[in-house]
Amino acid sequence: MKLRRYKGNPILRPGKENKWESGAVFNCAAVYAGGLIHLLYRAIGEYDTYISRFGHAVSEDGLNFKRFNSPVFEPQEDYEHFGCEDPRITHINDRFYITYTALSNRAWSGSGNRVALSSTTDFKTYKRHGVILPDMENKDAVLFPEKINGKYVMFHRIPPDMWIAYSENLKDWYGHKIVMRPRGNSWDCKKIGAGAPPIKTEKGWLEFYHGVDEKKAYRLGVALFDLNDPSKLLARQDEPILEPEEDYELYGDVPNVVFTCGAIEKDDSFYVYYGGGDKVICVAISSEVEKLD
Ligand code: BMA
Repeated sequence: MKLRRYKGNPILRPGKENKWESGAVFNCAAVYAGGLIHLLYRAIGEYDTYISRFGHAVSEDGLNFKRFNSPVFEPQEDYEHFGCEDPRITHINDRFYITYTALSNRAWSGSGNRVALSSTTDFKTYKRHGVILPDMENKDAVLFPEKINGKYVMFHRIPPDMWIAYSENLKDWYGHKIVMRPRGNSWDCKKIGAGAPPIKTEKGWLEFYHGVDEKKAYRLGVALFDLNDPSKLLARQDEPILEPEEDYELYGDVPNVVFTCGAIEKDDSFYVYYGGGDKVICVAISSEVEKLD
């Protein structure tokens, strides 16, 4: 699989008219529900604090998005004092669950990231469920969209590997186990992390993930996990599906970055939303679709 960039990229740039998103908008969650594609995106206003919050944007075609003037989710609790980052949305039983990276007071100490959970039904009001994983450095958590063998399932990332965990109530997680590791001498040799929440396909759970190399370049890859036992890796593509090539990926606030937190299935294609250079929001698509030209 190779992704093809939408020619209208970036689809969202920093919103100069709104201070809270005037610095950067990137790394967005995506969900397709009720005929609309919703993005929850990470937004930076002032660079002196570099605190992230989430904005909301909606679209009917997945390419042209309408955004709103106010952020919908901002740091409020101690555990997210320095920011709410990299949201991922999973739609379960009429509720949208959002896993995100909560940056505590220990931010930038090397162990300040925790995985937190919130949920919403309307993208306007949010319920906080708190920090949901053990008190150690962790991020890149994605919830599966359905229970498997009676349990909720999640991938998460204790550096440098991707892990799986199970839960009965979405709050207490157990059975932590490594499911995928970085590969030596490869574009994903340094660390890896889940990107979009897994998508169910006939062949298995499709996982779009990111990999980091020795030079800190971020690329996107794809892997397939067993439908009944998602701890079992079935296949992993050798080549990345997307790597920094365009100016908006090579140069940004952080150079050489494509980073996904969400993908949707539409018209027999996968639309993978990603941040370019930690600065703008883009989309790349899994198949040749003429109308995108
Ligand atoms: C990761 C995350 C992402 C970011 C990436 C590249 O560790 O913090 O939010 O896009 O680094 O800077």
